Amino acid sequence: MKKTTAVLLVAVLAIVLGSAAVATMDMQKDMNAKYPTAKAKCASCHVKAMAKKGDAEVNAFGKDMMKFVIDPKAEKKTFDWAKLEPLDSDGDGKSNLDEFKAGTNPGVK
Ligand SMILES: [Ca+2]
Repeated sequence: MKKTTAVLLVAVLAIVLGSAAVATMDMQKDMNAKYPTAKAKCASCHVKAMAKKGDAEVNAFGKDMMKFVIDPKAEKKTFDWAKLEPLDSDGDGKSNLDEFKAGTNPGVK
């Protein structure tokens, strides 16, 4: 019985951790669909490239993205890109849109 409980717990953890990673991958896909030149990757929004659950600290651009979530209760997050584009999240003098076009990271100077 204990072994069954352990297996079940591992399965539940895998689903929970996996769904967080899938959510992030969906955001990345959406960003790349809208801005193909941005070449969005994990480090576009996160401090660590391969962020794990509980260690998914976001950079300045990731923080700005969270300010412009259209429906915070929606399972799949969408963002108000029109409000994100003119910002200079990382403070390097280039707008997020200019960084998307140039393929540079909008969250790191
Ligand atoms: Ca910038």
